[in-house]
Amino acid sequence: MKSNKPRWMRLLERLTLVFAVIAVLSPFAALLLPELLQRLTIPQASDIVIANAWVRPILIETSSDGQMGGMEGMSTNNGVTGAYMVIENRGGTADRLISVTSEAATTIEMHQTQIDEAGIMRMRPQPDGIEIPALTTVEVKPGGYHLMLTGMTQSLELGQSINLSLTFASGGTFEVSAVVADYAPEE
Ligand SMILES: [Cu+2]
Repeated sequence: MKSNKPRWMRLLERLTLVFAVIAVLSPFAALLLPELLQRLTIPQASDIVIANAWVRPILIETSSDGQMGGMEGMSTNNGVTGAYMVIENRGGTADRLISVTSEAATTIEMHQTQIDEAGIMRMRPQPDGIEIPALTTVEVKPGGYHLMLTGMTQSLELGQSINLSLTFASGGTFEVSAVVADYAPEE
């Protein structure tokens, strides 16, 4: 079918159609693009999922001279206790737990228990933190990676819970409640 319209008019009609399509699609682009760009650049904090946090009980007493010390005859482990949890990285990029703090302890270090050549169990500090590879679940548990709490500011009794603040290399920070228990809580 041959059109009688001049060439410039047909061109104008086509341009109008193109702009109409762009106008219809642009709200969707505005909605989807930021989300898309975010996913492409930095790993999202939501890629990390932390579950089953627990900490071993510890008894601390303040003696008459104000010094913190272990309670006589109780299991105090020299004022040191361990915290454990399961950390899952659902993202496609490796992340790293780089720091843990709590109001319950002055210092929290990341350690790994390993058996050396002589068959002796040793705890090795992990100054670079704990790597959480992409699409992997890392168990922070007795006999493996663990969080070592020292300089306790309070006793931890069974059934209580404390807050742990975990910072990851990706920038994500998580507040986790760890229950005081002798064993890992049931999932
Ligand atoms: Cu340790």
